[in-house]
Amino acid sequence: MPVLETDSAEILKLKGLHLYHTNVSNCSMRVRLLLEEKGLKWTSHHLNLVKRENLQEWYFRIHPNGLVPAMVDNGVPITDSIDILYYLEEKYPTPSFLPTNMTEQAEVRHWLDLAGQIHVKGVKTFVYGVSGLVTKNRDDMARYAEMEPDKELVAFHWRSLDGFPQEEIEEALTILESSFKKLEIRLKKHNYLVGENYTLADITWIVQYVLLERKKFDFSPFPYIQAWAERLRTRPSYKLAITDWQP
Ligand SMILES: N[C@@H](CCC(=O)N[C@@H](CS)C(=O)NCC(=O)O)C(=O)O
Repeated sequence: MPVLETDSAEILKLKGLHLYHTNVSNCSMRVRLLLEEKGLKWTSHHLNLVKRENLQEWYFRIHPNGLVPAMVDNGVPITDSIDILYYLEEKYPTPSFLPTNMTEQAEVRHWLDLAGQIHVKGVKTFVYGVSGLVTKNRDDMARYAEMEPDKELVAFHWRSLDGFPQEEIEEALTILESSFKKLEIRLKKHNYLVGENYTLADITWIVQYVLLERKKFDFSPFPYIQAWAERLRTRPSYKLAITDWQP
């Protein structure tokens, strides 16, 4: 779990839960959803990715890759949305969004792992490649390449400026369609992704739906996913974590 040691006095002095996030980022939305579901108090630090507010030296001391979200809990930075969900679940277990049954816990892990696996090649490539999102500019690329230790991420952002090859966009579509087929099969017979309750699995996947629907991914072949999304929209946390943050 990426819980980082830090010697930065500014980070160490932060009290309580601080979330560094972006309004429309799916990874940020899932952490906001869990914070609201648990009724935790948190301090917001909003970063506008298009204005490249994440590419500041101070932020790389909190998230070594300059990505959102990152959380600081009483001076301890935690990165990666999925790891933050598990961290919050462990540290603040009531109310819990993990089943008590081991088999169902493994199912939750499966859905969370799948979301992590498809993030760059599926979701991110679709969002940048098909909808033409750009969060870097050419003049900044040299500075960004120096700051960013993940060279695949640097190469990804070069492709977002130069245009993604067609094969990569098609691969993204295939990855997304095959993942959503798995959700559709499950949701045909159940109201939630695991067991009969709302869990971290629903929290993790609803935000993929929210982002991709906005970016015009075609969900018409997935009526059960659409019905599930409609149900989840009625939860108070959805308004607080998603609707209220929309631009
Ligand atoms: N695996 C990471 C992925 C984080 C990520 O890619 N965040 C995006 C927003 S959803 C971001 O910060 N993009 C800016 C960039 O790539 O520079 C997580 O789940 O937190």
